[in-house]
Amino acid sequence: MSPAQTNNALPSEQQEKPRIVILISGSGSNMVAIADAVAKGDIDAEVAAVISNKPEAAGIQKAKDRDIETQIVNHKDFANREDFDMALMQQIDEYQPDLVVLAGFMRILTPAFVINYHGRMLNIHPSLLPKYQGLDTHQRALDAGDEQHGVTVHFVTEELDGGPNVIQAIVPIYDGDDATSLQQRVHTQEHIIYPIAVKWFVSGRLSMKGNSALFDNTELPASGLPLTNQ
Ligand code: NHR
Ligand code: GAR
Repeated sequence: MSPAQTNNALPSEQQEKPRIVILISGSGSNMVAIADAVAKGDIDAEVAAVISNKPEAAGIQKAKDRDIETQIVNHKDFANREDFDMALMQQIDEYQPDLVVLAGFMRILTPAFVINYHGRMLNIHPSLLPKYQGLDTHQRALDAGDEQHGVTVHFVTEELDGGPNVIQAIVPIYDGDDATSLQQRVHTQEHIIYPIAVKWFVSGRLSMKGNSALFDNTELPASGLPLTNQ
């Protein structure tokens, strides 16, 4: 009998679920969307921990309310990015995650950190990447007079917001929109596409190869899978 078979659990119960660690800096609404999809059984995985670089992040309480372990690694406690990233990495690795999810995590990560999670770290970015990498994306789309905006889930690589796209949701920009109204429209889509991408990853259908995302072993288009929505 193998060590895994020494208890009375059914074979299906002996399998450890894929473990997810979610990094946040703010309100954590994307974290909640993923945690709730896990709780409902839509995603067959375990949220092992939610970690924030900001002690005051509202998402920390939302995780506690859902009985998810939380940790704070405050970037202000460290002299430089490298030291912060090392401490964050150690904290994450205590949970032995299969997937690391950046959900409104607002610190740029060093190459040493990114390499450690190569092919198993996702980010959600509020623009139709490769457009508008970096910050302040909603205002930049408005200022450019764009007719469409949106949000992208992508694998994280050393290039900021430059890793391969997985899935994109497109929203219209209306006359009279401001950054707040546009952000709200985008946010609604974020909470739809991020759980989908996480589900694909933990079920083994999504992977990264070179600078491409593969879905069922087929290269996804450079934009990621498009989801056109209101
Ligand atoms: N790190 C790497 N290496 N690659 C990516 O693709 C990353 C990343 C770290 C974070 C999220 C990202 C986004 O989706 C992300 C993707 C923060 C900044 C930033 O400038 C930029 C991009 C993203 C997140 N942060 C400031 C900094 O100095 C701090 C801003 C703040 O604290 O409010 O790190 O947009
Ligand atoms: C989301 O809109 C996400 O796309 C964005 O921050 C918000 C976090 O919201 N991410 C970035 O801007 C990364 N630079 P949440 O904390 O409620 O999930």
